[in-house]
Amino acid sequence: MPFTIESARGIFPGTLAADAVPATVARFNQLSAEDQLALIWFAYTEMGKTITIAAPGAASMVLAEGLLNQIRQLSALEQTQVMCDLANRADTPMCRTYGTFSPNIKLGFWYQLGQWMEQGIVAPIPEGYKLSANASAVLQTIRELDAGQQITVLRNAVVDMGYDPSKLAGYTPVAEPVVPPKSVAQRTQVSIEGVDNPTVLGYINNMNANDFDAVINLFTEDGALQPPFQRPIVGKENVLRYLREECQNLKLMPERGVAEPAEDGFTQVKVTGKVQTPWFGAKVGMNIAWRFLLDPQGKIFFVAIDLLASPKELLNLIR
Ligand code: 45D
Repeated sequence: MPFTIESARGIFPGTLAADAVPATVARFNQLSAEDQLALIWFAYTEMGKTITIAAPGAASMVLAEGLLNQIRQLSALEQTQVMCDLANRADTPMCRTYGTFSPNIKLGFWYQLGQWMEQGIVAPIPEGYKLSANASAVLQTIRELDAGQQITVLRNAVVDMGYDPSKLAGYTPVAEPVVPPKSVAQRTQVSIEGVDNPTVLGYINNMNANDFDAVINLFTEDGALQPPFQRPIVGKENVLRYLREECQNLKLMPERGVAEPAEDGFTQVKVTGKVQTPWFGAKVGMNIAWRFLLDPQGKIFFVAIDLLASPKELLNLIR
């Protein structure tokens, strides 16, 4: 039977993803808005003692500026209300605006609010705020995750906030400008122990160069990319939009892998290694697996990116 996207998702079934991440986010989403905001504040300040976030680039902050300045001008009580509305995904004009932001713009928005909360420009979490028992338990779970999983929980919590834009009739997504790809002289070439497949190497090297046009050329017309804990994004056009909006300036550092023939002349390749996000740079290395399914022409029919359950999984290359 020929591969479908659905069956491709099942290659290398022994791969152990960090299921604690979606489980924790689901528990987080059950909490009251006040608890959510206080919990993130505590998690963020605790993490901030060991790993600091890089300030977002000016070009992306400009896009959140309108909403930020509106909030800055409100009374403390109104500011708290806006933040609760965001956590509640309420249908308000501000929550609609936030909903149109790409994940990086949402993160930059909260980064700025966090700074303003510290400086007393925006209403802080009330001093002595006591988390509910459930919220304390979620915070404790977050403390016990590894750093890569912690930042993924934070990111997903932020991305889920605001009004769900899929409920809007139509809207213009607000995303960072696309940076030009790195010049040939600045490019790096990875090597992967056990894998010399040119498509896989080309994928990694072009991602690291922000050369998304070259990356997308490696895909089949109906090819798909499945980000961690998400449904596959299907079709070249959709994948390219995703790459431009969410994948700039990542650092992919594959270490080892395995390639083997699959049915119908396809090839399956699993690679493990580390990925850094520009938000944390070398301070957080996420443990990642790429599971590629290449068609007989060597094009990417499917690739899944998994956040791994533990560093031990970096060595798990069995089928
Ligand atoms: O509510 O090959 C306050 C793909 C309190 C592409 C706050 C990939 C109140 C293909 C503190 C103010 C992308 C899939 C909030 C590879 C409050 C591919 C603020 C993988 C919210 C490899 C909180 C890429 C703040 C990966 C400011 C895995 C929180 C990328 C900030 C992963 C949190 C990137 C930040 C991750 C989190 C980035 C900045 C997980 C960033 C996380």
